[in-house]
Amino acid sequence: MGLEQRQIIHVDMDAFYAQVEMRDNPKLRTVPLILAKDPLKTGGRGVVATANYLARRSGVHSAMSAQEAKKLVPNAVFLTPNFEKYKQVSKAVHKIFHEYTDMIEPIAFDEAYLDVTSNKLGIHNPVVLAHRMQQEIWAKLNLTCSTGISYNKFIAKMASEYNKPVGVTIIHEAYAIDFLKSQPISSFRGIGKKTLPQMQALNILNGSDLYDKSEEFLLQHFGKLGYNLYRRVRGIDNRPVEWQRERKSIGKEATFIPPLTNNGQIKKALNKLATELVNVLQREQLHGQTLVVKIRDVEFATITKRLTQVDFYPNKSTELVIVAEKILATLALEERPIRLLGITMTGLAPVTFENINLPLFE
Ligand code: DCP
Ligand code: MG
Repeated sequence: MGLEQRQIIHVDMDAFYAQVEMRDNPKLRTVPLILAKDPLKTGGRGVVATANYLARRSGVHSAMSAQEAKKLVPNAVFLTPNFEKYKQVSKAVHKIFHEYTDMIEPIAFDEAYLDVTSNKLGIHNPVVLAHRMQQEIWAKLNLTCSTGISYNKFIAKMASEYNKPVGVTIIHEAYAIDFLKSQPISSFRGIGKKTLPQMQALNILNGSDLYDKSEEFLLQHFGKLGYNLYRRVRGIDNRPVEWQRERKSIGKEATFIPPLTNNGQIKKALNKLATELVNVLQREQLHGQTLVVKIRDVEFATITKRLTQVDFYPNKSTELVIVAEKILATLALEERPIRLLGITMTGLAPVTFENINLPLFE
């Protein structure tokens, strides 16, 4: 690295939704708390958004079915997430971030990258900065977070997870590769439910195993992900903190009179909406990581659901229709005719050379 080595802090709130609810209701602090609709009231549907540490100790985790969680912890308190509240908290946290730097890339409500290479306080030691930020968030909002500090985003993110809760972890460049090698493969961002078993089947259990694989091998087995991981495990990640990324979204919706009554009609409608959406995205030279589907039935029951992926969605209507159908399939819809359909792309970024999907692997 050159003289101007970047200093990036990744901030991640601890057990976010659960912590906010425990903050606001002391009774919840001493019980296992699960953020999900009570499976008794949904007939067993629903997934866990998060859980407090007490519930996690029994094996409860994000994305598991609420029913399964209830089996693990029968006496847990179930609470329906209050997104509006978390959004407000997120705003307050960001207000604090802005005292340090404006170079902030939000990843989710509770997670952001900050480029503090040159910051508003003129503090050169990023550990001092991160610690100060954590203390301020605690003092003003009564919430804890963990921070990871490094010269690139990938390692900063891994570092924030390394010592949770209330951790500050700095990984200097000289130790980066040792650190990466020592980490379990599941902690590499981009390796999820689908890829983890594939990695394990190839005996890649940690960073060290990953490091030992050739670029060709990783490309062959994992395509673009493999291409990236080959570099990440070598401490290479030049992606900038995209702080100027516009957070707006682009969406298309339509009302149907008479309402839609079968899958064929729905598919046709989605096709039209996706084509319109792609036209605008292409005109604006944008692509997005989150697709939102909105559906309203004749009783005016409205559901929106989003699906975020690590890579940008291709600006191709056929692809987006497949994703939209996938989202629809996960919704527990009443069997009523559909009055309105909408699809929206958010998490937008300009289409640039760096973030375009490599055509080689499509
Ligand atoms: N979330 C969700 N569904 C998931 C994962 C997360 O709804 N599958 C929500 C609930 C979390 C919040 O997003 O509180 C932040 O996600 P994190 O992965 O950062 O998890 P937590 O903040 O809850 O826990 P941790 O302390 O591990 O960061
Ligand atoms: Mg978190």
